[in-house]
Amino acid sequence: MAVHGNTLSEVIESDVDSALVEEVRTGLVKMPKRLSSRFFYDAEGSRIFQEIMHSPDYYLTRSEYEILETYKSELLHLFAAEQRPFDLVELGAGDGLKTKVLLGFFREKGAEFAYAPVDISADALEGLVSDVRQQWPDLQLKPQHDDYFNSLQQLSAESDARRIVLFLGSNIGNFAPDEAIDFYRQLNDKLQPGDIVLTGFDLQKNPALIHAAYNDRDDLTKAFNLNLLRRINRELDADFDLDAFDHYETYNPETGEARSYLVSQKTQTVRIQAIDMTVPFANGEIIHTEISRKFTRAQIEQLAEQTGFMVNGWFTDFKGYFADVVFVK
Ligand code: AVJ
Repeated sequence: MAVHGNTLSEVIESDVDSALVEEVRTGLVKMPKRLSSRFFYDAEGSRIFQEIMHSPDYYLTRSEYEILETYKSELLHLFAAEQRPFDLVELGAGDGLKTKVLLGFFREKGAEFAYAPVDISADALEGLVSDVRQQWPDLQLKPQHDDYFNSLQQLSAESDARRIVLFLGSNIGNFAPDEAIDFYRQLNDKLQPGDIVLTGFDLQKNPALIHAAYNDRDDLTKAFNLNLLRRINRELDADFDLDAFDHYETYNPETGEARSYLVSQKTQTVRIQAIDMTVPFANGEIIHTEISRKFTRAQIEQLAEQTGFMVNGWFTDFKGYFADVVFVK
């Protein structure tokens, strides 16, 4: 459990290896083969994702940064409306680049709040925590190294401060539609009336722009995707030949889903020593690794309605690419 005052090493203990084993065991015998994007974020993967966020093709981060910068004052007004301290719980905080805009502004305005970043990447969380400690030494910090679902347990456990849950960056896009509904229902369950969820949704737009964001000019997305195989090589003593796999990404404007694949460039057999597994690949066979879903306004409103929330704020960038949406329980 992540309690204020714990050292970071106490907070970050690793149980993800067994999850990776399970994923590889079950995912690579499926048809088609599958590995979840939640395993992208080892130290190297988190570093590559930071580069992606600075890519001229990956518009999402810039759009959301603009939204938070433009509407930070409106957001504080909404969060602090009940005149009581709040817990800012951030799911999938990553390097917190965008959130720091809010933290800085909220501090400046003397708001009373604690910051509870949650991330699946120990390395990203460690970087974020030491950054925030340095910038705002007396900000109360409750970091948690965990996945989204496990971190929900924590929500009902602690203080009676108002909860503001941040789920930024289009992280929600990684959920399949039914998983998203399930997740927001579970979230609703843990919250009190008046608590808030602020979600960053990437909106449906010209498919060419979305396609370009996941097929960037510097092949960062390719490196990000392939890094999953590098991780399996290292952690599970496997022999994936990274040059024998390619990155392929589709965007289907009918479903709003961008999908990432790794493609075997030849007939080959991969050995995963640590779990005594041998995996055959046909030439052209794929491993499906990620869904990045894009939303319409109607879908977002429906999600709120189906999961017990009211839409209480809708903020977009000036191009209308991205929306940060306030749900209130
Ligand atoms: C961090 C999940 C929001 O889906 O856009 C970036 C990850 N994948 N490029 C996304 C990602 C490929 C990103 N999220």
